[in-house]
Amino acid sequence: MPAYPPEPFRIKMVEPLRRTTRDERERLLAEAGYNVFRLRSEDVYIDLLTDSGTGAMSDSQWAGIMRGDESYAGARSFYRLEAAIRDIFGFQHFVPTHQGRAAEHILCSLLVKPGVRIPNNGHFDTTGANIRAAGGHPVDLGIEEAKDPANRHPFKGNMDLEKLARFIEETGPERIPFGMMTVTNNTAGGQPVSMANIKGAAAIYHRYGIPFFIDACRYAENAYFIKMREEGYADKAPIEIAREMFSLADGCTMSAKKDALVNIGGFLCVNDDDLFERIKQMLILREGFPTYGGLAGRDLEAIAIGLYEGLDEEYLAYRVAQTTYLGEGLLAAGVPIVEPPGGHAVYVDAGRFLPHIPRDQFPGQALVIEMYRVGGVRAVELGSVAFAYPDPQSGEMVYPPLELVRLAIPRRMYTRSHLDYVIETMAEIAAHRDAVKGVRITRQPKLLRHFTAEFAIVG
Ligand code: P71
Repeated sequence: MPAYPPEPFRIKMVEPLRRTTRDERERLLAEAGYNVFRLRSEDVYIDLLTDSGTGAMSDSQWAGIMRGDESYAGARSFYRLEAAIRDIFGFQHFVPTHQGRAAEHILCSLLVKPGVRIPNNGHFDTTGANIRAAGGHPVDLGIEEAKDPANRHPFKGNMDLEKLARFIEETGPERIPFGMMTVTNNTAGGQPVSMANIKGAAAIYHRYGIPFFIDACRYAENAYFIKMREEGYADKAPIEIAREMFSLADGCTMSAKKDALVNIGGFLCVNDDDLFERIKQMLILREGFPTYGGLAGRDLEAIAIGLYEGLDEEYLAYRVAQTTYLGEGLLAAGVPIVEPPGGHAVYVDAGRFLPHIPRDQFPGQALVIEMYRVGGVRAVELGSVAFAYPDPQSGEMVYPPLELVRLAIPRRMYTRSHLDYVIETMAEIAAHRDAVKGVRITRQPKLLRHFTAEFAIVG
């Protein structure tokens, strides 16, 4: 298995982990309606539910928390964040938001009208849901290679540019108020997008006069992949690559809970002056005054510092190597994954791992349950529970390309021995995988059902 560089930090504060017994976990699962979102975190041993807001902040960030300026208007911390965002992202305007989906909500509530369509290489579920909630239709136009889990395409998160051009021709640009690109492409397996592809998408959008927004959550990991894999970028620093990426777009939505290394926060950037005025009005209505946008001053301070730490090359090398280690370790243990391993997470191909479970019995959810039952490890289903939906016209279920389970690695939190434990847990499941049972849904809400749905074991 590949090793990875020692953590480029040492540990100054610790948080104890509690181990539970298998009997306890069996009871806790039943009480949670077999939905691991409903477990208490203290009952989870290794928590790979998400890399969002779960990472460890640095001593500099904690010092920044103490320096936070909590003034309602014009806080020093706002201007510090503004300087960082201008330096890295380069857009004309920005507003803080409490997290990424708030930025999406503001953008969608202003630009999405009933019947419009929003293309993306891969919408994340919150983005898709915000578009639908405003009456629009999210459309994913990722490359075909992404549908083959064994294909080691270096930029498997790319947009299919031919499909994009055809889509715009067929839909008509007047029905596309903006277009998107998500870096890295979380839905396709945390896979990166190449600079050439971002350039190509930007050129197509702009040819038709369509504003281009980047979903920037994991832009630093994407920049590092560009450095490692794309010709002409080996000698560039991640921050330079990031600047180039954003210079191609008209704005971005950002969940700072990922590559800005904070526990809460986000922002929305735009170049357009008029749109910015409308964003500010909506922000005041929904989030807060434009110099804090629903966050505390200390949060703005921590984001400003975290943005730079997240671009540090040694950190990124360790970060990506950690994911690679987990991914290759799972493969070696006989667990099929989306190859190559992504930036923030490893995606297990549950459909292939548990082929005896049909899609309408949710193999991904079955595996998530088994991981908790066997090892107290919490992961998230990103298959049909999260993404299948009834076609608005025919009412028939539209299934996502793959039944995936994501093991997301929180930033700067777990060590190699934690990852080894996860690999051992998965190897144990591999040894009895034929006995893992499917599930059915017993309760579900209309939107984003994976957060709160309840399940029962089938058979
Ligand atoms: C992730 C999350 C957070 C999450 C979402 C659903 C289930 C579990 C955890 C959030 C994203 C994202 C992308 C590409 C926008 C958001 C929303 N991801 N775009 O992956 O990945 O950001 O959570 O700050 O509102 O676990 P937000």
